[in-house]
Amino acid sequence: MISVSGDSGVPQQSFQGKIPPLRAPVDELALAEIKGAILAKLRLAIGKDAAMATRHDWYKAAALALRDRIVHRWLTTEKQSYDAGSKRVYYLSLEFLIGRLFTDALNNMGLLPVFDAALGDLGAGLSELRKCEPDAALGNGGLGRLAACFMESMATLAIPATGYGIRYDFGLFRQIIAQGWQQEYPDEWLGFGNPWEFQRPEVVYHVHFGGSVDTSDKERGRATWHPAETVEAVAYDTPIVGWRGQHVNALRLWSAHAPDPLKLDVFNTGDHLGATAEQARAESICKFLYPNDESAAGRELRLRQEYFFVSASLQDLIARHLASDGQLRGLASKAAVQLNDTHPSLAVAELMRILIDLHNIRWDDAWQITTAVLSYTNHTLLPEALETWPVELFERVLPRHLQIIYRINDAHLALADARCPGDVNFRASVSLIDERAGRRVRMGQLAFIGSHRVNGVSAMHSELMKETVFHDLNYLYPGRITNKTNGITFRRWLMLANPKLTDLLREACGDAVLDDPSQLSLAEAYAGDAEFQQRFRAVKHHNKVALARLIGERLGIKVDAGALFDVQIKRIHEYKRQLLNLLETVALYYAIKDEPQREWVSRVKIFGGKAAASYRYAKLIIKLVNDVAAVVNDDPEIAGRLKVIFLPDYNVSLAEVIIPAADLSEQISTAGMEASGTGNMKLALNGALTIGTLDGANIEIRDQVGPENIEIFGMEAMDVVVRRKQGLDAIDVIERSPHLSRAIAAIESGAFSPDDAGRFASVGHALRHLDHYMVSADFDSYYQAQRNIDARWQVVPAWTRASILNVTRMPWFSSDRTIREYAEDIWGVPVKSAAHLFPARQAKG
Ligand code: 26Q
Repeated sequence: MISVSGDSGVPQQSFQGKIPPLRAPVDELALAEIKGAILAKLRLAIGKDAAMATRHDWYKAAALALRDRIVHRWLTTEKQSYDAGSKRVYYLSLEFLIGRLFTDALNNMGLLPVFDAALGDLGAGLSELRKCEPDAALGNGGLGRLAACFMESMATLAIPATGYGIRYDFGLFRQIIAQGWQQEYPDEWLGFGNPWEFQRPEVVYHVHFGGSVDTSDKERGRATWHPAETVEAVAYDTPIVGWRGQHVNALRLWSAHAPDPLKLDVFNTGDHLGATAEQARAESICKFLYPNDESAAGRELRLRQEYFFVSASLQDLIARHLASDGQLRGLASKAAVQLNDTHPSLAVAELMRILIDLHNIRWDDAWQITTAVLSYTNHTLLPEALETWPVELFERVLPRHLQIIYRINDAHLALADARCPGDVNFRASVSLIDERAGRRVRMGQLAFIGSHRVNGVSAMHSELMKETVFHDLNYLYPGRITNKTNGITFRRWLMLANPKLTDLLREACGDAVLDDPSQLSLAEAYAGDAEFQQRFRAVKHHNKVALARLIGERLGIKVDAGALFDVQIKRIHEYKRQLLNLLETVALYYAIKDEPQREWVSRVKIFGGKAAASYRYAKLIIKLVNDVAAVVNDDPEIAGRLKVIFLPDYNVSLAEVIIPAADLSEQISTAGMEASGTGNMKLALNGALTIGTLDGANIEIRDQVGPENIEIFGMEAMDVVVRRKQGLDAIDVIERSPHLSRAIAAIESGAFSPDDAGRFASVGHALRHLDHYMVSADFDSYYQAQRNIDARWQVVPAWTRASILNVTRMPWFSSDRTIREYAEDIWGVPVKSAAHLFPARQAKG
């Protein structure tokens, strides 16, 4: 056994003899009250008695009983911030990837033990009930999940905030794997109702489309818009509880309806379909979440979705402001609006329109207010993902907004000309209109110009923004770009997902760790302690057994919980390089077959993720994973030492099972392409070592955990730029790499697709000749890094120590830290110190 003495400067202590943290016993009175409340809901809100109730009825009754308790806090918080005239944050996002709310809300309210006991007594176990709740999957991936973590952290930090989005009838599609191929099915998340939301039929706004514009007041820039179509936006509110239940904010989602849902005169002529046609057209706006296929397809319905939710949200926040303040000039002192990517960037033009056309404010004043209120977060530099709209489409749907954008552009280009006189390239690059291939409105530029702050989501990403996409705008508006590295909420991703690890950490760090993640560092003292290590491994093993059981149930594949669980869970995309992982898997497979007698480290390769329905290559990669799995998993020569698992329908709830069980976290994007990543943080927080490139937040993870506790490989962002300039052919690197040559040859020969030998020909071709994502170029470095991982895994105390240090060095990645930075540097809203989380202690002084 090698020495594992501390190198962190933290004195190593023995963990033995620690007393487990005290859990308050469940109070009998409270227990009786909760049981009564659940039974009352079952009878009065569901209309059943205990004998008739299904599991789902019990879940709903419990959720409603909990909701009552949240609502009391909600109304109190609302009144407090209203009375105080506090500045409010409005988080505009087309995506909120929430997952389940039941145990999250219970935990934050401090009611988990009492509900657990109450439901147990009533014969309806909480752990089974919670599975009745469908995931709210109103998001594609990272961006949507970030919005959900931010909502929880804003409530935790007692920041008055409202999240605005769309109440999609169908969230992200359900993924089914049939013969190895992805199929998409509708996500009917509202099928059994939604106990968390409050419909607000009285909160309705009119949102207009199309028509013509009358520009009578040229001097003031005012105009009258005569729209051709009107849609109603109806509010639905979901309460979001912060940790310790002290503060509750609302997530307000809009649903679309026709003002005149049934045209009776048309109906009476016998045209029954025509009578509801308008309603169908209006409702299509909130019918489904657009999948992220990273290509701004220029779909009219998407533009209508964006404008619909932006307009309703701005009307709502202005109505709220006017109700308390009476005039709009001070809006920026009472409201901060954060744009989650360019999807809500029509807010720039819409806020200008409302101020100028509806409230008679002068152009210059309106512009000052708009830029002071808005700020914009960028989440991608991929050129194909930057949103633009054809001018012709834009003008047809939003004629008044196009005029406003033209006028914004006039002033902006005048500034550009003054700064770089005669430089036509500069002018063209910063313009709001892209004139290169048909005229298009650039939403990134619009959001940038209309905001006082523009941020990236990791240190590297924010720097690259300045060097690439926003280089010229950064020159024109220096100091506007800032960094806000992403974070995750530890309540969901540690406390709820991994209760056993949480208990161990409470034992090591004290209960204060629940309120203040920086306390995690106290556990560093035990990182080398044999007793603590043993306990830590037991927790991981427990979580791995749970995941192994799930894999057995869902796929009928047996995996050994003693093997190294190697996890890559994220959207399927070429830049995320699931193919690189798979090529290494294939190479390893042949290496084992070549030397079956060697002592190989047993590995379970776990993949999860969805491909956009239209992304054919990504779907082919899923098929390849499944084809490789079918061969590898049944090969007697391998004898179970390598398993390949593709877990279908990856979502938040599945992540909550996989992440606590992971040993190795695959964060292997082509350097320069992953803006941040947040799964990387969740996995490290749960003790997985990262194998990754120097990309996105991986760099900051390395800085926090120390280079010896992470496995970095591959080209850096600059190397990628240089190599791409030299060409995308990879024949040479493949020839020099026996492992890669063999893997590609096998895939191309049909070794994994005997039914269709040519199935993966395009994969082989891309690897040889179109290596844009540097899969071939990075292969050897990655293969070696994986062998380093094998070697580390075999030295159990050293592995465990590195794993523990990954947990204890994660505090900085709490979304509470991220939100605090937004509040201080961008929103200008005060944040209470963590002390508000300890009301009892505060009272004692
Ligand atoms: C755009 C136009 C039309 C239809 C869909 C879209 C669309 C939708 C979603 C484009 C992009 C997205 C989502 C992007 C996303 O999730 N980006 C991720 O954001 C995370 C949070 O900041 C980062 O951690 C990830 O690195 C980044 O990829």
